[in-house]
Amino acid sequence: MKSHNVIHDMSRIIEALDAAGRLVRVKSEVDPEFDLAGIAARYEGQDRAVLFERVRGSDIPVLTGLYWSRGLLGGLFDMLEQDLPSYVSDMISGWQREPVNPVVVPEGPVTEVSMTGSEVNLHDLPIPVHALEDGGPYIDAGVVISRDPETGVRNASIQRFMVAGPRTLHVNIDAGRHLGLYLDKAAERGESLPLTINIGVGPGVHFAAATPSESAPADTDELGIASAFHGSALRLVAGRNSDVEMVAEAMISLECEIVPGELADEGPFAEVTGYYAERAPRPVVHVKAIHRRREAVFHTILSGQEVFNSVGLLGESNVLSLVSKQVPGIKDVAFTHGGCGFYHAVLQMRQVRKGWSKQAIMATFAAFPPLKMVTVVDDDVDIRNASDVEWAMATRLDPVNGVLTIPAAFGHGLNPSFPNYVGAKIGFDATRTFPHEAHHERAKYKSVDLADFVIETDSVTV
Ligand SMILES: Cc1cc2nc3c(=O)[nH]c(=O)nc-3n(C[C@H](O)[C@H](O)[C@H](O)COP(=O)(O)O)c2cc1C
Ligand SMILES: [Mn+2]
Repeated sequence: MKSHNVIHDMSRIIEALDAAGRLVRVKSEVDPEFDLAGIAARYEGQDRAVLFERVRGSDIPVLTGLYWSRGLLGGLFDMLEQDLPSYVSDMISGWQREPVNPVVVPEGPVTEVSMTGSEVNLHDLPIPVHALEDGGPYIDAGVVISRDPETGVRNASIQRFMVAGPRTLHVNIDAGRHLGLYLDKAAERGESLPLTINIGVGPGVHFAAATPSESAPADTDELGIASAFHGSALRLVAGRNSDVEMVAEAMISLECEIVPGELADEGPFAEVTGYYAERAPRPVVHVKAIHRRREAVFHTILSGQEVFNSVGLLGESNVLSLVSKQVPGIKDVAFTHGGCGFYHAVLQMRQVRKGWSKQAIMATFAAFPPLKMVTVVDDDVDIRNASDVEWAMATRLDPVNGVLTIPAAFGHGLNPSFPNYVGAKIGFDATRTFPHEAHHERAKYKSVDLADFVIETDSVTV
């Protein structure tokens, strides 16, 4: 798929997927409550996304699955899936060195149709109810743009929003998020906080929003990361209700406002952890306007493997670039699927000095706070193969000296082993002793080219 030039526009992404045979089209009318996610779940992890062409109660189709396979995502960027973390990391460092800030334009595809005031009705959008116990329909793939009430610096993030009425959403803002910081600042100033929710954006904007704060601190305009992926300045449309812009090429954009202190129950929601996030009082969001393309497509994410490749991929890229600066010999990193995509990092290194595998564990925890487990292996281990990693643990880990436990550390609130964001973390040093000893040398066979031999398999001569 040659698609570098399509990633800024979801309608072109859909065309490219279709042309490459990577799009499943659901033609029957589908109920957005449960059925849509139920069908999507059957395709989860495959190299194909799913387009629901007819969704009950709305004229807008729904796309899901854009992030649930590295193969699919790699294809979209025209590269091998194992090259994605270093590619993403290069894009982010490029932005850090030489940011290309977004440009603001008066109109864009997203402002083709606008509804304001009492015309605003979230029920006109095909917002799905995903899992059986979810508290309502959820917008879970919208990119939030907001501005620091003091400095005016823009922030991009992704938050889940539960539909609570035709013009009302309830939002989940995790501890430490810049949106929460801005909300606190707005509260101190006695102001409300304007924001836009941009739905149906490409991976450039999505990755910019998912870039962790360790790489994109609060005083930087992280939307510039999207410009790096696009190879040109991201286009934003000036806000109609506030000074917060919308993504010009988004499918749908909601102009909203949060009044500090106004809370209402949000949840439960089936999360990437495989557990439901609990219902609790969280900020209320008032929707002031809905803008959309005439031919819009709603984008949703199925909690699960889709998050591995957004939060997870961005976490991997972040760890790779930060830890490489501090620890010599870092080769690669993979966040495992069993670790929900962002709780367990497997690090591959070529040891150059004794003791640095332990430094690598500490640096990795510091680079990405949601991690609960870090495993370090040598560069003769395939970090994307769980059996190979287990082999290193079974044969090289010293359980007395090679296990590092850190009690009562800050972690991820959605992880049930981190109640109130606090829990224990563990690092496994599964590298060989250094300097290396002969009995740790991996046995190898000669590397041969099968084409040099006449070989018969199942009576077929190759
Ligand atoms: C699909 C998806 C859903 C997410 N949902 C939430 C959420 O509900 N609440 C939240 O605080 N973070 C959520 N995140 C994580 C943040 O968007 C992410 O950590 C981001 O980098 C935060 O931006 P910030 O550093 O500017 O605060 C989600 C990420 C993805 C990719
Ligand atoms: Mn930020």
